[in-house]
Amino acid sequence: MGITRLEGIFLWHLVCVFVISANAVDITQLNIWPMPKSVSYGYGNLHLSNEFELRTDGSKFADASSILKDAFKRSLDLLRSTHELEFHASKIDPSLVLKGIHVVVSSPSDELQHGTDESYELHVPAKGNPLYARIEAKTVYGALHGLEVHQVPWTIVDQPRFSYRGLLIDTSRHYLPVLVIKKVIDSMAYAKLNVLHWHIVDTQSFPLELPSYPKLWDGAYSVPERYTFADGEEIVSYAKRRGINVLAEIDVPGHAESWGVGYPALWPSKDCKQPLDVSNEFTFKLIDGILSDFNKIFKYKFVHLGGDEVNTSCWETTPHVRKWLQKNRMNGSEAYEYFVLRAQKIALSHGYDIINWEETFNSFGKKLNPKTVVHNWLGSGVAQNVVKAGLRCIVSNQDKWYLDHLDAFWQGVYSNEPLTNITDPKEQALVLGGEVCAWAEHIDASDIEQTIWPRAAAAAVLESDGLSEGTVGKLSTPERLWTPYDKLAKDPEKIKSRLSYFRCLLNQRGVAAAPLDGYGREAPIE
Ligand code: CP6
Repeated sequence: MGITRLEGIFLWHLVCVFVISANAVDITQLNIWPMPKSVSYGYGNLHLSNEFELRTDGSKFADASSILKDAFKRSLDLLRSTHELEFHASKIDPSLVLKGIHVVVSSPSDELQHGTDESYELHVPAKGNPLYARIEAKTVYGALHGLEVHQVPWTIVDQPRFSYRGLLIDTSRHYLPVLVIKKVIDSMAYAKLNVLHWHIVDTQSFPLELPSYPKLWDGAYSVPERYTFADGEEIVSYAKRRGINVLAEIDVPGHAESWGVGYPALWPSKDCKQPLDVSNEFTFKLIDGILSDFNKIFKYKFVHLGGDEVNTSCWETTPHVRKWLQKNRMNGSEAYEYFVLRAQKIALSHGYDIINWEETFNSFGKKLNPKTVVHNWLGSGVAQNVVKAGLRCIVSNQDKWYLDHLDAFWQGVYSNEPLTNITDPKEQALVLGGEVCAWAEHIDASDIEQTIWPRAAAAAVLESDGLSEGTVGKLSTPERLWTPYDKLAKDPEKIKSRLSYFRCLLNQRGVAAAPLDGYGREAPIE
């Protein structure tokens, strides 16, 4: 059942701080999504002052403080646009009127990187006139998460379960306008996702301008369907100001045909346009140039080098490549390994850590650079083998977390557990997190939002709170409500009601999130 859209909006209008009796504690009525690691609340109902304000004393921290001030403006605009501030407090006990939130950030740095502290605490004092809540965070990015909390209980102590909480978008199969990408970034921040995996180029098109090789974007679908170098910088900066890193991908050598539109020498032959020509030094020179340009745009410490779905048969049937293979005593799969490892070395020389799709691990895992993060996508649960081998991994199970599969039900998204069969804490620590994927062969700007939402949120919750058995029991914060968490994880109706609520919130904020029984529905429409 869940709540309907109208009910959801109604709740949001009327109840900022919820009423739950302390002796009938039911955390499942708390509509915060994702559920914080620890939350405490009691009997009472707070109202928002019509002079509600967000304050910081961070003026000494120039950049971090400007990020915070922008975030204040966004939060207040959202509160205003949802009429949250139409309360008139005259008849209400002023000690129950929340005058604002005071945000305190302890680090002056606005550096955003993998592993940046994202923790925050939110406290509402028992009394105060005027009454101010307080958000405390080590970094401005933790404070941003605090500002996303859409109901205000007494105390939240929160930090993500995983440091990598990703969403893949694919701008090669269908171009996405910059404004649409920005909207996706806005919506990611609502669900506390923190990595935009930008699958920029593939077989079909090469939409990004790269100054070192100015003909690469000749492989775009059309002139307007391109991103300038400045667009790239703008997207990275827009994401950063919302606490989101951008992971850029070039998928070599197997998903790269469009590179050869501008530079046909990259194609082994007219009948063999990918994998890229392994026998040609120019191929690697060009990868070096791309990564040197990437360095100027993409500041995240990882770059994604792809490496999936490589079929080397046309290398072996192209005369000059076959000659090269024979000279170097390689067969096709050895040449694939040579290509991937050489691309890895180039990325390392530019200071990047590497992410590769799991086929690279499955084919020659022992030879991968130890800094490699293996990106799982085949359904076989390779993560447990990756961490046993001492490498890090990211999980994107194609059966559960592929959003363009309309039969990927939200229940399945929700139940995909990144630590399946990984019990050793040292191995668990090698799982950086997970990523939902919106591959774009069959979607574009017209339906990307409803394809992503609300199912991505079903992954976001699992990735950022401690719902899985095993982690729950190890946390020992006194406020922590163990049993209800357990119930929460096991009662689909209650999860559904909370997810419906979050989906309503997305709709209110202008995100076209689908109904829970829409995309990824339980049963096909007859
Ligand atoms: N494109 C690229 C894709 C896919 C992959 N890589 C893909 C393959 C199978 C499914 C979904 C997506 N479209 N470059 C695999 C990582 Cl089911």
